[in-house]
Amino acid sequence: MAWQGIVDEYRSRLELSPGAKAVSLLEGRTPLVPLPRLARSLGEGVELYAKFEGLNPSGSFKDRGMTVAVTQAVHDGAQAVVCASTGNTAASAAAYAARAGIKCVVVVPEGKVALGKLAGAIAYGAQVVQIRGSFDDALLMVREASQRSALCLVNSVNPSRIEGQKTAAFEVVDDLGDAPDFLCLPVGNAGNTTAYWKGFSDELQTGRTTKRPVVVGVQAAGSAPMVLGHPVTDPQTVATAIRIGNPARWNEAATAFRESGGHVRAVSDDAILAMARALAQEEGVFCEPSSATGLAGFAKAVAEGAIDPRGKRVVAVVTGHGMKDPDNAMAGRPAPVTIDATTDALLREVER
Ligand code: AN7
Repeated sequence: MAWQGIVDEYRSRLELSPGAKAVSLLEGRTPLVPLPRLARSLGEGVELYAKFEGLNPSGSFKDRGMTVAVTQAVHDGAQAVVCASTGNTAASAAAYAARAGIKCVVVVPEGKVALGKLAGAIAYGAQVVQIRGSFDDALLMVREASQRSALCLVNSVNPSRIEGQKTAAFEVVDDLGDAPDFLCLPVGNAGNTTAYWKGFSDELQTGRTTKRPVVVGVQAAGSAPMVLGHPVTDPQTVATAIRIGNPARWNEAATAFRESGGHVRAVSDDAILAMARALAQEEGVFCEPSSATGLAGFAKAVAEGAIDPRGKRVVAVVTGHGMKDPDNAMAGRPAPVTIDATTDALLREVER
């Protein structure tokens, strides 16, 4: 049977009101792409995979959670949803609200959202509100707004988001036949870490796996509250998706790192950009900077001797597509040349 999307494929394993009619764009079932070249650079016998979540309908993993959140919201009678966002949540909420035929309001930090995400939110018809402030300010605003109005909050503080996002762990287990030894992923608001841990914990409980992975969470050095152990009031990083100073799911993610025997670490913007480039140029996987952060941090941990991945299976969650952030993809790269429209000119250029 054709793929039904997250809600109908996994309904029996999700907390969702019985009978809620799925609002879906047939998200999920993303590929677990082997990364053989990068695996070799990590050590002998490493099996490395990217869970390429950029291939979801709006271009990020947020769609897994949003299909469940909007399905539940519509079932509960909501006529409008609201979220704060660094960009991907906004685009995803806008897409699913459009699908449901309800209103969507997104609140974003002015000037700090990648072009393709803003374009998505606008294209899907959301009301886009920019603030003179950070994501963390926006989240406080929409939490309060949802209490003072009929707007339904669809940030990952909404439990339906975690339910949907945990299904990525189910798919990893489907593909590998067990949980991997290591999972590395970027950490912003820490919802996705919470969701993967829930998913792998569910799998262990149902007996589909023999273990849970060691979870390595990675933040950008200029935006690393969980590494520092306190909120950051003015987070800064090229990885704008994870430019978050006070993660809403801090405690749950901290539990995941602790219980799994993993940890949370920081990595520089330069290392993030270098890994994004390596993924694109050595493996053909084009992701936004935030999405390369998990693997960048994991590689750093290996280089420092903090992790020995030899002979192990490693899954890196690649959270969003590179086409969302064309400015960062092209920054610091030579501009394409322009030549006369002749074959001679072309061959001269190729040999240059
Ligand atoms: C590509 O869109 O928070 O730790 O408002 O877009 O679950 O927050 C995005 C987060 C990683 C971090 N990678 O995930 C938003 C937002 C990408 C992201 C994260 C985000 P969480």
